[in-house]
Amino acid sequence: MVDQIGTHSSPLLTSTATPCHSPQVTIIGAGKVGSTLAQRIAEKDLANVVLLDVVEGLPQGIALDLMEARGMERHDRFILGTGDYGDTSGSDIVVITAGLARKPGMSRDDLVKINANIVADAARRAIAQSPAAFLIVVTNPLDVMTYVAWQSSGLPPRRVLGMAGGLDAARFQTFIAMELGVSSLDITAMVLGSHGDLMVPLPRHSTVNGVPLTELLDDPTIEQLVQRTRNGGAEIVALMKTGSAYYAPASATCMMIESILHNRLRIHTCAVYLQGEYGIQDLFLGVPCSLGCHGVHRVLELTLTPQENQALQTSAQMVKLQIESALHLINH
Ligand code: TXD
Repeated sequence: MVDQIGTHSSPLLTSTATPCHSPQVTIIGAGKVGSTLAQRIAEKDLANVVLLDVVEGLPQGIALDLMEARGMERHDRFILGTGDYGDTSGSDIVVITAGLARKPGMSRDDLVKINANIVADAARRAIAQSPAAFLIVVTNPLDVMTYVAWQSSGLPPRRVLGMAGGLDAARFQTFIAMELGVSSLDITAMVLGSHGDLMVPLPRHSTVNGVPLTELLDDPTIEQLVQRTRNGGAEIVALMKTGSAYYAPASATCMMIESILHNRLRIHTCAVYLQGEYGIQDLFLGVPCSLGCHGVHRVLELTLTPQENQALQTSAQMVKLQIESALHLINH
């Protein structure tokens, strides 16, 4: 027993000692976001990581590379690369980044169908190994894939989250900081709604050291920053040409993981299952919520102007249509 450890009569560790539990995060998809997230988690000393991919050798190679950096990065977290779901068992958190990028000739519906099947399969198989885990979905289209993963996992809704709002808010935060010439650390930015063109940045609820943005910048300038935020993912794709963003997406996912593992109850905008909040039912959509050891502890309901509320409802209606279409595509 653990309480016997250190007594004179018992060995230091006995066969009956309670096994030590180190937090473990499984990441499905060892691509750009998955591998960067693995690095962030290990180097922040948050958890051991299991990295899984269908490409043989890819997760194993990345894991070995990250293991070889441990001594220099001063941590002793384990990173395991695998193609076998059996290796993921007992995880505290499962993150799904697996998916395909759109290829020439592939319609948006084709992509949704392929990714929905990948995400549904990953959620089912990972949660079968780790039934007590939290599930964080990253794969696009985010709000739809989170719904699909939730349905397929069978988990209670407060254990399932989509990562997007934190990233969108971080982009808005960056553009505000660049415009004002101040530190990003002093800026709290708020972006609700779906991850995409219909996201709802909220300048009135975004502050610079507590001062609402609307008191510091004029409307046309704010509108430019809002548009750049909406276009944030596409701006990076246009620059990189061969891929999409992954450093900031990995950071935003890592913040959610840290809040859950350390029970921080920090407020993050995540895609969470709404059951009447903001007048929205039965879909995952980006709203601010506190995250802790039980997953979603509380959804914050902000007071919105009629215009802000209309934008959020439009965003919700679009996600609802996309979910219906994705479920139809999966089943046919
Ligand atoms: O804000 C957000 N939510 C996003 C979402 C921000 C950035 C990226 N966003 C989306 O995340 C992006 O549109 C993709 O749908 C995912 C992952 O992006 P990433 O840039 O990491 O894509 P990669 O590099 O193509 O990696 C995908 C990996 C790749 O290694 C595949 O081999 C693997 O997924 N893959 C699988 N792994 C396991 N199981 C299956 N079935 C599988 N299929 C593909």
